[in-house]
Amino acid sequence: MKAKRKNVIAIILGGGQGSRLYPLTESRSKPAVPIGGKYRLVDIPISNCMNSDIYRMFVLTQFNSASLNAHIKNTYVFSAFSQAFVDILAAEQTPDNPTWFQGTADAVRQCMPHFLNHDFDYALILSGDQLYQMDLNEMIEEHIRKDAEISIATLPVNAKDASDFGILKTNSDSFIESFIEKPVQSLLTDWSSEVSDEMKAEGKLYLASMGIYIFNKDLLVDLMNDPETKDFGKEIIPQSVSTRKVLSYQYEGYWTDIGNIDSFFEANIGLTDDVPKFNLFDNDNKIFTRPRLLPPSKFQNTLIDRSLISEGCILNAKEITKSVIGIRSRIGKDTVIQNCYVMGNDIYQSIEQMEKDLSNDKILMGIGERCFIKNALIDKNCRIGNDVEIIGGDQLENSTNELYSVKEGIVVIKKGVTIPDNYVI
Ligand code: ADQ
Ligand code: ADP
Repeated sequence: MKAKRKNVIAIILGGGQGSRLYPLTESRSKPAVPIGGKYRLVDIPISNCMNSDIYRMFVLTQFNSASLNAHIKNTYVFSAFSQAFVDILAAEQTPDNPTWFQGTADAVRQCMPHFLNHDFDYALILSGDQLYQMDLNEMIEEHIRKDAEISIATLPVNAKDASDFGILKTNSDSFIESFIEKPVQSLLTDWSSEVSDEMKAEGKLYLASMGIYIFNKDLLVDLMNDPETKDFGKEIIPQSVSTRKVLSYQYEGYWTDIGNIDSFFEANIGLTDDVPKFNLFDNDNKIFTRPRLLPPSKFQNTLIDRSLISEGCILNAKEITKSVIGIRSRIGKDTVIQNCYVMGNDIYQSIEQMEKDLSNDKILMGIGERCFIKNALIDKNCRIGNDVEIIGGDQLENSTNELYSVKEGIVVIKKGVTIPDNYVI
């Protein structure tokens, strides 16, 4: 085993108000949003750190939900003899209060006293809403080898995507000479870079910031002294490229932003691909999560095609195609599920509870019988009745009500709601 890296702390930006992931963030903070049937968003950056021998991590979040706390506390338990930890640092006030994090740099600034309680030479700043597997150690090695003051992980993107990112240009030694945050399309012509032939063939001519940064400690302390700078992408990085040695660490593997419902849904359904771009089946790069000791999943008369089925499910459905089924899911007979992410349940109902619910005409936890559900994301602990039809797609306009939201054609059933028998969306 490699020696543990002692001079780096990781700061995971757990999310602003999480409005782009609404309604999944209605009752939980963004890092706690369940992904891939059994994980939570925060497991991705934490696993990347642990697979890179970085074991001191802070998760910065706007509010501290019970589920985030429980998840971190029950999952990342390290030996009392190690220095490893995952600490959650939450903004302590409300959106109306000025101490609510005003941006990514402001979040880091407000938490600086906590970081300075620890010994470190480099701060690795990561986003909490990205799906990728990257050896962060290599990036740190490169940062040290090139004697950089700041390093930014970068990735070639095409013109269509370039406006969503910070775009940069480097000199021949990979140091960044100019940076523009989210340029409008008309400005792009001046911003193309020399990229590999493979990237060129895909039209990926623009070098984008992945929002993954390494800062030398003294510089970070210095930069954080200016309370006027609130954001890394909008202020700190563009201001630093002309005055500091800012290195571009180019990466060409799979990386995707999962900060909105559309991309979050795509990333989850993408896990069911023949060879998924994000590999959960990797001996060396494990994705860590809470070990729950659930029973194996049980099926009856179910045709399952291209799907991920998590532990502890009771599935009597007729068909499950291209879907991710989360822990403790229960799906009734003759139900068809296509292109869905069903997050599952926090608990099982006992036989007595089910009998009681049925005698009170209450719908049981899980998905009922003879339903047809397509292009939907079903949050945890929902009670979906019998003969329900939910068909997401372009025919639906963006909207939101008490039971569900529609975003870019994807129907998102809110956590814990009851959808009555025969309901049609
Ligand atoms: P964005 O992702 O648009 O661009 P931002 O919204 O600032 O930038 O989010 C960066 C990360 O910080 C996300 O994980 C987000 O959830 C989190 N975050 C945002 N506000 C926060 C707050 N107040 N407190 C805690 N966490 C917060 C950035 C860069 C671009 C780069 C893209 C790559 O600015 O230059 O191209 O990331 O995705
Ligand atoms: P999430 O953010 O995923 O919706 P929650 O905070 O609501 O998470 O719940 C996660 C934890 O709470 C789980 O550990 C689960 O066991 C527990 N939990 C949730 N609902 C119940 C319940 N009705 N009874 C017992 N435990 C529950």
